[in-house]
Amino acid sequence: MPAGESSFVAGAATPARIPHATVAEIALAGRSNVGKSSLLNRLVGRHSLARVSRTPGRTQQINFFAVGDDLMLVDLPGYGFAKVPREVVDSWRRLVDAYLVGRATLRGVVVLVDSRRGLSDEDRDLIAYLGSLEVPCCIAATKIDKLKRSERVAQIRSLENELPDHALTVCSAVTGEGVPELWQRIRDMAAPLRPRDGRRSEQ
Ligand SMILES: Nc1nc2c(ncn2[C@@H]2O[C@H](COP(=O)(O)OP(=O)(O)O)[C@@H](O)[C@H]2O)c(=O)[nH]1
Ligand SMILES: [Mg+2]
Repeated sequence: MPAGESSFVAGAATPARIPHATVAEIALAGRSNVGKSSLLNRLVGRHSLARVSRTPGRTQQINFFAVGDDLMLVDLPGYGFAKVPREVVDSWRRLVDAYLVGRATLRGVVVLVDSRRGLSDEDRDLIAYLGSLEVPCCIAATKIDKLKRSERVAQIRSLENELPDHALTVCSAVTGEGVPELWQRIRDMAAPLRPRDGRRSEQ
């Protein structure tokens, strides 16, 4: 669970408006309508900190939310919305790229995937891109409450098969399932062991 109060810090629609880096950041990314704002609200225990929209594709800025005094959750604009014009997609890419490549305080990304839909090509591209940048990432399968037991097992298995090297957390912003587990992953990514700490000393 979050330690301390959460608050909206800033929204950046262009790279120049990205706020000065201060504390460890964990970004959330995924297709528009995947449930990112809902999960963010659930994570911080507030109903409407991040706006929940029924009209996908609206958030074209990066939103920064402070959690306590040592963590920032960063809401990246959703992708994969067919009706967004080409210029918007291009400016989204420039913005997100500027953030992902240049952010010294970025410790990891949670990639949200709709449990019913599974991975899209854009999700795969993003995960591969994060790998190439050496940004740690984990997967959150959202809206799990919408699946029947049998569908649930099949979808989880298929995500695990496709991404065997990524931690998967199954979540619902409606029931709260998986939220404590996702917090643990966020905390783990935000405070990584330095490479040496985890190893036995070599002689
Ligand atoms: N059943 C269910 N619906 C959800 C869940 N998360 C989000 N939704 C719904 O999915 C739609 C999109 O959610 P939103 O958080 O705005 O998605 P975003 O575009 O990724 O930020 C809204 O109608 C939400 O109420 C969930 O865990 N379960
Ligand atoms: Mg949203």
